[in-house]
This record gives sequence, C-alpha cells and structure tokens, in this order.
Amino acid sequence: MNDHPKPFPDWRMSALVSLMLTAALLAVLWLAAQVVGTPFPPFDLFNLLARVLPGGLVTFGIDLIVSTVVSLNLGELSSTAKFAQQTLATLIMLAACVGIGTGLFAYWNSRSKSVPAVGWGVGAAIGVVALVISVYFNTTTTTPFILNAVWLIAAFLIWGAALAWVYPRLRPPAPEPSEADSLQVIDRRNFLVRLGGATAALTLVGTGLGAISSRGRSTDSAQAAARAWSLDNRLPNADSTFQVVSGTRPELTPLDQHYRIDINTLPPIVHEESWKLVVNGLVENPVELTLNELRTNFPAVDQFITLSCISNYVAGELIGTQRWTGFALKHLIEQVKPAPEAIAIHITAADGFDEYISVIEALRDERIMLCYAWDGLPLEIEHGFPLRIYLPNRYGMKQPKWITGMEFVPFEEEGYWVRRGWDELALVNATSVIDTIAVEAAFDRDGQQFVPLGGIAYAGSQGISAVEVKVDDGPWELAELREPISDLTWTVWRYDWPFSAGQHTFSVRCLDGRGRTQDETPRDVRPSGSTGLHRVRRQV
Ligand SMILES: Nc1nc2c(c(=O)[nH]1)N[C@H]1C(S)=C(S)[C@@H](COP(=O)(O)O)O[C@H]1N2
Ligand SMILES: [Mo]
Repeated sequence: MNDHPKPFPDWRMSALVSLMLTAALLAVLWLAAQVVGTPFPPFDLFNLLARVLPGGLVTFGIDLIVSTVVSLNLGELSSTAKFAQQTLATLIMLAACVGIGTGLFAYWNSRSKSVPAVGWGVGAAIGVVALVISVYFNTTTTTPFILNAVWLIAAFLIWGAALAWVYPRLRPPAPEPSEADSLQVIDRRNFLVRLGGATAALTLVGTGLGAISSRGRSTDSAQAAARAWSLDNRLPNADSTFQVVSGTRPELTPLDQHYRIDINTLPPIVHEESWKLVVNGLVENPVELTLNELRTNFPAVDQFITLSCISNYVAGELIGTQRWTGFALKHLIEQVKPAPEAIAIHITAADGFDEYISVIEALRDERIMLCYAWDGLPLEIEHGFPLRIYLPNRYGMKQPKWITGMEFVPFEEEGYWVRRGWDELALVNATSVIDTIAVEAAFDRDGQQFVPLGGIAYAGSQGISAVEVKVDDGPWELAELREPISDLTWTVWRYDWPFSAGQHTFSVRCLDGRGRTQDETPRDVRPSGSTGLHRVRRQV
C-alpha cells in the first residue's frame, strides 16, 4: 500500500479529521474546566505565550485584539477584548493540535507501523506538556494536582488514541479498481459523516453546557449581598450647576463598564481564607496580614481615582473612574520598619506580575494606597481581588492587582512591563476627548443657534486648568469645566458651539493644573503612552 501514488488520507482529509477530534477534545476540556474547575490548556498556553514572547509582539497582539473589537464595533470593550483573547487562545491550541494530528497522519502514511502506540504516546506526551504548563501558568484551577494530572493526560491520550483508531479506517482502496473498492469508498464516506456527527455533537454539548455553568458561576459571588456605594450616595461635586452635555460618558464609570487589562486569559482566583499579604525583606517587623486585618488595622480612606492604561490610544476606552477604598501604604511601611538600606518594595502578584515602588515615594505621598474595594464593594476578581495598589499620576502598568507579597529590597528594579520595553516611569500624559457633538441638544440664544460639545480631560494628578475647542481653522475657544469629583480624576467639560451647517472638524486640547498645554504631537502608545489631539470630523 505504501507505493500508492498519492498518500492517503491526503493532508486535507487529515486536517479535517484532526480538526473534528480536536474540537471535541477542547469542548470536553472546557466543560470540565467550567463544571469541575480543572485547567483549560488553551488559556494556560496563551498565558505562557503572553509571558515569554517578546513584549512588542504581545503588545501587538493585544492592540490587534483591541482595535479589532473597536473597529468591528463588537460592543463594550472591557469584556469583549477578553473574550476575543480567549477565542484567540482556543484557536491557537486548535491550530497546534490540528497541525500535530495532520503530521501524525503523514507519518503513518510513510510508515504505517505501530500506529496505535504512536498515537497513544504522542497524546500522552502532549497531556504531560499541558499539565506542566498548567502548573506554572494556571491561576484559576480549583482541583487537586493529581486530578488535573490524570484528567489532562487521559484526555490527550484518548485524543491520540482516537487519531490512531480513525487512521486505518481512512486508508485508501487497493490499487486495482474493483466492485469492492467503490463499496469501500462509500463505507469511508459513511464513516467520515458519522465521525463528523459524533464530534460535532460532543463539541456542541461541551461548549453549550460549559457556557451555561460558567454563567451560573459568575452570579454566585459573595458580593451579591453588599451594596454599591454609588447606589445610595451622591458624588462630591453633585451640587455643581454645570450642565453635563448628553452623550458625555458617565463621570463615575459603572463597575461593569470599567476597562480591564492584564496578562491573564482568566483572572487569577485568590481565596480569601488562605490569602495573606506577606510583607518581608529588609524590615525589622515582617508581617503577614489577612484581608480583615488590613481592613481594620489601618485607617480606611476613599479616593475617587481615574485609572488609564498606557495602551490607551487618544480617545480610547482604556480609562475609567471609580471610588477606591483602602489605606495609605505609608502606614504599613511604618509598621514593618524598613532598614535604612531598603530602597524599594518589590510587589508580587498572584499571576506572576510584579513591580517596584520607591519606599521614600510611598512615605512622602499619602495618596499611594493599598486598595481592597471599588464602589464600596470588595474588589471584583477581574479588578484585582483581594488587594491592588494605587500610584497617582502613573499608568496602570505600574500598579499591580492581585497582590500577594511586598518585599523590601535594596534596589529599585524594572517591573513586568518595563522589562518588556515600556516606559520606566509611565507618567500619565495629558489627554482630552470629545465624547459628543450633541446636535439633538441644540438651543437658541440671542438669535444664534448653539450645539453643545462635551467630553473629558485628564492629566493624571496634575488636574486640568482649561479645555479649549477649535472648529476647523478657527481660534481655540475656552470650554466650560465641571468641578472634578476629586483632584485625581478626569474633568468633564462642555463647549457651546455657534452652529453653522456643513462639514466641520472639531479639535480639543487641555491645559494641566500648571497651565501646560497637552502634547499635540501624535505618538503611538508604545513606549510612553499616546499623545496628540482628538479630532472629530462631522457633517452637521
Ligand atoms: N497582577 C497584575 N496587575 C496588573 C496587571 C496585570 O496584568 N497583572 N495589569 C496592569 C495594567 S497594564 C493595567 S492598565 C491595570 C488595569 O486595571 P483594571 O483591569 O482594573 O482596569 O492593571 C495593572 N495591574
Ligand atoms: Mo495597561
């Protein structure tokens, strides 16, 4: 049979059959991950890739996902981008397994000996690799190692065995055409159809049940009982007479609309009962504190804070404002009494992320806080439960979520994203955005029609002293500013534009608290955050 002119199954049929079996495998793995809590290898593999591939490539991938979501208008970015990332992770694993399956068929075509043994062996080997990757890169599994080991190895072994079982059933007919051959062809077609049906059913049932049970899981959170602060309270600037233009984004970002950026396909799950903040290194009094101790031992403070990702392009969605609750890091430092040679704190996190912060800076700036609640609720898992840090005037990349440890060290070194080529300080660049040109809210004053424009401006902890709007080549005109919620948040502005029909270009710029105009040079997000003006062209 080896001298048959064309290898059979050919690569297309090999790939098709591998695809069917791999889809079924992934669906079953997904279902088990949702129901039992075993690792889902595609996500673990993606976590590994995100950490070992060069920073530029990873950022490129993330940007690609974000811009795809935005340009296809796939809806609200915070969850859609994560969903896109998970889909990509699954496709990568699917492609890898289809590649391996196709390769196996090609190998068996050339050397049809010991097909089952090779299939089982390759399957089990992939299972072992998946297990090792999960040990290092999975932060969500809730099942014991031994169960994960048995499950992953068995699942991939069965996949390999299935490939080996299918292979001889796809073998070509004898070289001489005969009655029996055409029967065999029909047989094979029948077999393929049945295999396709079985794997499709398994895939559908697995993903369907998995989706249902994951939805069930996200609602049974311990936070259901607590009530969001914003439901019962007014913002500190609620008495302002400033009229917000309709279509301006909410001044306090609803929790479910706040952007989410991190290096994880799924956020790490930290169990409060076993979690402790470990503070050690060059200190006189190393401590380990539970979440409850953190809540009660240190005076709680609330700060309204705007957080932005350094990957936020001009007028992007990776920026949000929330009410953060926690305590000044300063108080914890005073309790542990650092040695004189302790220069920095190395902050580590449950997902392997890390950053360094200067001890002097944390002692000097009481706004630097360790935070355990947003909007009066325990931090959501996605936003860093149980503990995250806040540093004024820095982009999010300097501010770890899911903190597990703080070690006092003699040097300030480069943190996770700095090692990957991003700005060492990651200071926020001033930015301003037109959210709305509210034609529907046009009004008359002294015989002139006005169309209000509205949006936000943000310059980190520098504050905003002015916002200016320019229409076409006209002069920069002053906008009206709303008192910000706090001096750490963005500022909402409005400008009543004397309307004239036609095609116009609207531009906005801001001046920070010290009167410095925002950087108007268009710059990409990497390495130091985007700069440049937001312009909107509109026919009105
Ligand atoms: N442990 C950990 N902390 C992290 C990150 C991360 O990947 N892991 N990402 C950082 C980045 S790049 C940003 S922009 C902010 C985003 O916080 P959010 O997802 O709550 O909006 O978290 C920061 N903290
Ligand atoms: Mo970020």
